[in-house]
Amino acid sequence: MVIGLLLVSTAAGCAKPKVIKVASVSPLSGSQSSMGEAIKLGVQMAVDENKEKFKKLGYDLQFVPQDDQADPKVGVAVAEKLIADKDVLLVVGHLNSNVAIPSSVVYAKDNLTQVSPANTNPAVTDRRLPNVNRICGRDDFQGPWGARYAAETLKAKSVFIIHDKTTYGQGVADEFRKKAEAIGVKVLGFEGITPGEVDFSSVLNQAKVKKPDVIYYGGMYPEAGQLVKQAREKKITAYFMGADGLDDKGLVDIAGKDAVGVVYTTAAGDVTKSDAGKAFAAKYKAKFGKDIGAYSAYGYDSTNIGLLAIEAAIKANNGKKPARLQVSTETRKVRYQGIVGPVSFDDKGDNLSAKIYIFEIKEQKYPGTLVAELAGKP
Ligand code: ABU
Repeated sequence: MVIGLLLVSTAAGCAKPKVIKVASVSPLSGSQSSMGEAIKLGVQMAVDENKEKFKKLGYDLQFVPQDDQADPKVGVAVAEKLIADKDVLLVVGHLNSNVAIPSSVVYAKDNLTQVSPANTNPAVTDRRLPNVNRICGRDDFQGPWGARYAAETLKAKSVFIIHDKTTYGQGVADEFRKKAEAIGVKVLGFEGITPGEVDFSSVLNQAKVKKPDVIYYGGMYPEAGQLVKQAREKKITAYFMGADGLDDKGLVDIAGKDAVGVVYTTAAGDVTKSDAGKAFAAKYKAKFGKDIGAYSAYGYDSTNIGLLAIEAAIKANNGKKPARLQVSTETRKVRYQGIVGPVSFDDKGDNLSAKIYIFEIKEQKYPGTLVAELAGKP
């Protein structure tokens, strides 16, 4: 009898807590890993801060960071792995729209909630997948705001546009081009380069003969850093502009002094302007020994939003582990005051309060100086 009781109580005492996994998915290796790691660490911080709360609810909250290498094929393979693991109830990511879009189709097969901190291509949410949400702004806002800034503030009359032929890079460049043409800025070129290339002589020689007021680049910081450096080596004095793919310390690391003067639009604000953001940046530095990246707080807020949805679903289920569909339904209902500002989703999964910001790098350091904060349609 005593032995029987002991066996029962031992079994109860050892009952494993139910596991809930949160995945971050971003490039953790390769040339974009600086931006990708900043997202991962934001997610990690939010998971760590929520562990105790979930323990009280009877759950072991686990963080499972994933490396998509900024490669759509790798992203889809990671998505297949995550969807097969029923403990995964939240994906925060990806960084690259051309990785997020095919991966989100995999997550949609089982309504696995995806909250994107950084994907800006319109198609991420325009496909109206009920499991897909983003808290940052979109390229059909940042491209046109960039064109207006070029025309109205930089007084540009002409622009030469370069892009990296990706969904994001070409997409934002095209949004910039359309608005530029609409407001009377002459587009002197629209040329693609290949990510990973290091010699941009050919496209820059084309730009140089056209003498544009602005060179606009739609793409990511590794190529942008090389482009501006090589443009200055060729004595091209045009303003160098881009979008949020340039919003990383890697731009300054690569371009050095030639980063000075670069202007970029971004979907990520300078969170250190608020007390909450300052505290977040200090906590991050103390925990990871690094400064925050552009999308660190967006990773953190995306995770907190997903975890609020999971908590609401657990409570609605009387403590039982929720289905993925319940979590994605709850995610759309979340109203959240984050480090990045207020977040609530429209029926496509876009954040109703998302803004576009414009920065100029005024000295050789990252981030640049905030020169404009913009809401609504340009
Ligand atoms: N928005 C910057 C990251 C690039 C992308 O959306 O593909």
